[in-house]
Amino acid sequence: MGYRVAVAGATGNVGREMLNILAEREFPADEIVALASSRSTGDEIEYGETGRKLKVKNIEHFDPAGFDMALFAIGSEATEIYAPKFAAAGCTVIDNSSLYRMDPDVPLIVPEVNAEAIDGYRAKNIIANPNCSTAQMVVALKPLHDAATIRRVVVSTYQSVSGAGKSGMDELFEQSRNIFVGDSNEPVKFTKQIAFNVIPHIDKFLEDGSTKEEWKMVVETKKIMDPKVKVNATCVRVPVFVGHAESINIEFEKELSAEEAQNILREAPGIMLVDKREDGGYVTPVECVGEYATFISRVRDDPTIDNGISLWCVSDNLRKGAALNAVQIAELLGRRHLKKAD
Ligand code: 11C
Repeated sequence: MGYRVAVAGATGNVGREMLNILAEREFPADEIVALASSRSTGDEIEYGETGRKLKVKNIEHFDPAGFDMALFAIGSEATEIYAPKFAAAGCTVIDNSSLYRMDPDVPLIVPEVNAEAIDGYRAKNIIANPNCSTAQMVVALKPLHDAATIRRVVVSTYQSVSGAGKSGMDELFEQSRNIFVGDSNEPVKFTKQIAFNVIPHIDKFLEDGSTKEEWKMVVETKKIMDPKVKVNATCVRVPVFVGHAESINIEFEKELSAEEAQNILREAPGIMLVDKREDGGYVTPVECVGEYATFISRVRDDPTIDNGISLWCVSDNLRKGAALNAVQIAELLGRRHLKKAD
């Protein structure tokens, strides 16, 4: 016997990937329901490559009673309305928005890093999925932290426009086209031209001059991995459609060479080490699209500090950064708590 599963926000970038990944991984579901706002009600969407089509239902009128879990990709405002309703009906919410991530009664889970923390989900019947740039970073950091205890991380991100949703992807496409045909460009979704440019600004500005995206990387890393780890982040939007990249500099308490780090990362869960130290011997965002792994390249000693290394980290932000991690949480929830599919 399998689970009854709802995917809310099923027509968006992340919702579609949730359906693709549930299908790809043959998630043990007896029933899958695709939910969205009234705008998409009645549309048909694919359940991955299974050939099955799902008719989109209006989340407003959906009764979650009897459903085991719901994967939410509907943004914080709608989540605030629907997550408590689903959770109260006994349907565990796995939420991709930032709304509950820092709630002490809601576990924030990356299964390769803190699977055991999921046991706290019963307080609110909600589990939070981290921000995409945090998820791939903690997958890379955790095995190194276990080996040599990370003291400080300095990270600069190169984040693709799909992190800003379909409208972000459309803006990059339109602006690139306009430049080629000589038309003018007015930024709408982003604050400056994104085509052939980079923008050091993601999410809103905070009082200290950092942005909320940067703040998320700091506080989410602490909650998922270790509150003692210090993180300094600079988050940058780049003209790439899918795939976030990160340049990460790490300072450890104990000695750890680049070679030792490579050996650890080669064996670590969720990681693919591609680090040939030659032309093309590293992974770039276009190569990680559609993949599950977090790719690590360019691991090298940092000669400017004691016990420091630098590395390059790339992952599909719609997959490990969102939909894949949510499905992994659903699998973990099933294995540890629901037991139904055994
Ligand atoms: C971006 N990381 O690339 C953001 C998207 O808190 O879940 C995800 C925002 C979030 O724009």
